Amino acid sequence: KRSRVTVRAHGSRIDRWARVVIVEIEETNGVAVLTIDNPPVNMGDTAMRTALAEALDKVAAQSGLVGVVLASAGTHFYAGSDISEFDRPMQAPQLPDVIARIENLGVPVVAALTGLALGGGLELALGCDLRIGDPTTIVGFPEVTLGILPGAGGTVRTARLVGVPSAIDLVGSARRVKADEALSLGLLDEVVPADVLLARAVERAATLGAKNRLVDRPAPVSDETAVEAARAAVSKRARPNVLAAVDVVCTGASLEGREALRRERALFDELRVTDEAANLRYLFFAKRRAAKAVRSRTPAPQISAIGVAGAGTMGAALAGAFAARGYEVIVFDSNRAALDRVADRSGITPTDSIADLGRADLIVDAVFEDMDVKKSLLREVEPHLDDTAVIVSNTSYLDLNEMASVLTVPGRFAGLHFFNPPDRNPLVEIIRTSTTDERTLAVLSAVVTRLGKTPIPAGIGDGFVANRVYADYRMQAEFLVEDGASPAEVDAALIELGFAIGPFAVADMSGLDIAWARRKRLADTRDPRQRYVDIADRLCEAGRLGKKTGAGWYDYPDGAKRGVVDPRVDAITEKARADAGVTARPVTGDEIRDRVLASMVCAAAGLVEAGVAQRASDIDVALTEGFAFPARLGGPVRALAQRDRAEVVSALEAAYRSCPVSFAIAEPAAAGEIPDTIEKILEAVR
Ligand code: 3H9
Repeated sequence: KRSRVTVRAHGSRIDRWARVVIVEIEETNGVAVLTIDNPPVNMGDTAMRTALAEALDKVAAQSGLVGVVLASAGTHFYAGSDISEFDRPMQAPQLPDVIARIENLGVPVVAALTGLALGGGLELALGCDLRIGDPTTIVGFPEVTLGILPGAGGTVRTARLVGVPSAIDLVGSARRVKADEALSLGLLDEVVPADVLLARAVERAATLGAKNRLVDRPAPVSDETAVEAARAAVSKRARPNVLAAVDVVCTGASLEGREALRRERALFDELRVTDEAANLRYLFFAKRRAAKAVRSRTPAPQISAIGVAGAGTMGAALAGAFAARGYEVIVFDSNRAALDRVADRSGITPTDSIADLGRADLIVDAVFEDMDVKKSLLREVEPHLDDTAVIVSNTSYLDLNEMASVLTVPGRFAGLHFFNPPDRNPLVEIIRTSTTDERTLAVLSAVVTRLGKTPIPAGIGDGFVANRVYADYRMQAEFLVEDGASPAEVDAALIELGFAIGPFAVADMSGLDIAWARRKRLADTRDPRQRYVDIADRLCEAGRLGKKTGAGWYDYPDGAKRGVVDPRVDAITEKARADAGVTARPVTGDEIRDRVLASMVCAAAGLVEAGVAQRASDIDVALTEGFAFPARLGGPVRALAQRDRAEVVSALEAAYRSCPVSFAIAEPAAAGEIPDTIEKILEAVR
């Protein structure tokens, strides 16, 4: 017997896409199979919950059933609740009500899990009486990364099924667990080949006989040391919602099941409406919008071999990142000694013959950051390449249009800008030149997806998007020091904003010499009206090049990990202020945060205005992913957009006054107005 429940909910994402959610019910030999079909990822929105609840009600009214199977059409069982619904009051039926229907059915329910069962998807499965997966099954609770915690019994049922220590780890770490591990933990009861998953689930549903409600079980007694170890492992530098989630796991385990569910839900409802959770949801969708913007309609050709030109620190790290994702990597450098960096790595072939790059489908230029060096590489490599090969440059600042001009086929060329360290930093800018063709973009988007990176589209402009905004952040930090703040005060104020480390400690870690060399190179072209703080130059001249020389903005006595304040830096700073005619004044933490934030937003507005950035939310993605701007604030633009009008005006005015030439875009703030270009981007991210 077959029937189906079809639901179309007004105002939902589904409705916007003119799609319906279907739960197909097929009954064979007393087992009803409910198949959820809500493409693309079987997301749990109101329409899906309604369809599922109706299907369960239908099944409950049916006589002669011995069991039920909950299965899914498509790749994933259920990728979690629709995050966009969390911004509004939650609509009935809510997930706990659907799960209660499963638990209250008179017959056992078996979950047949394929692909992802995340968040609410795993909670739904835990409401069933048995869980069978296939080798593609992946389970996990991503909720804490969204500023919330599982809200449909995830903490309660997991602790009862696998014990408190494992539940703390799963809920607190948000890690995704593959089928094998899920089986050994006990989250899955069986893992079977995908082609027999449904048949096996039906067989078990037909013979199970009894219900196995996790919520009614006591949690297994756990070893206190293991609980404390699990707690310590996820609590380090954890956000308050993670700590709260861990507490809920622990207390819920000793409460009566229904009471534990009530407590969990109450906290979920509280966390869901916090600014932090809203900002993390904003970033979730911002990342997907950015990824969509770089996706090409042209199908991506297969890329198997990647050639990296240049075996410097960046080239070697990039080669490692490509090899780790299964690409065959050829690294070219004319300097044989440099090739030693990659010599022993598996999947990487070093060569000092440029002709060997001819085997690659994609060439990544990571040679020295100099226009002539890059142009000669492009000229030399192109004749060796197949017509279909794509070339990208990882330049941070150079003009990609000028580079493209030396190629015979400029359409095959674009910018692909990685951030340090490229094996761990998720951000990548995909930069289109005036000649880049669609096929090239399709290749880049596919490669970036395979690398698991977060792409943003960028246009050509000095420093593209992320470095450009970061440069103004850094510049403002130095203005603040010249005005009277100490580097330690600036770092502390920004740590209070949510950065893990302040800009001066970061500068010491990366070394002050590269930026110094760049400043010297650009000295002749600098706008003389531009405020120029020369404290960093003075530090470099004194041999203080950062941590590697034992001293920079801070001192690092005897190889100390963290810098200590050094009176010699105060003396250098005071001399620099005197020479610049600046009288030091006290600067508050609020002023530091306001000016830094407003400077970044001024840069962002300029980039959107110039078309170098496509949208303000891309800049928030860039800064949170690439430069560890606190994600809980949603990014610099979103953070300022959430302040009230008077605060925005005063922050912009302070940035403007710090250097009218650099922040001219904010000039209207001096007369109490928010400039239109800035108002536009603030509005776009609210
Ligand atoms: C939860 O479950 C809380 C419970 O405890 C609550 C109980 C009460 N919501 O990423 P993609 C959209 S919290 C809304 O491009 P992929 C996505 O925006 C949730 N939309 O594909 C995109 O739409 P569009 C726990 C979602 O293959 C389309 O689907 N779950 C959601 O690269 C395709 O997505 C999670 O945190 C969602 N949950 O990656 C999982 N998921 O085409 C979040 C997807 O209009 N999701 N969309 O741009 C993911 O991690 C990835 O989307 C996934 C697929 C890995 C599933």
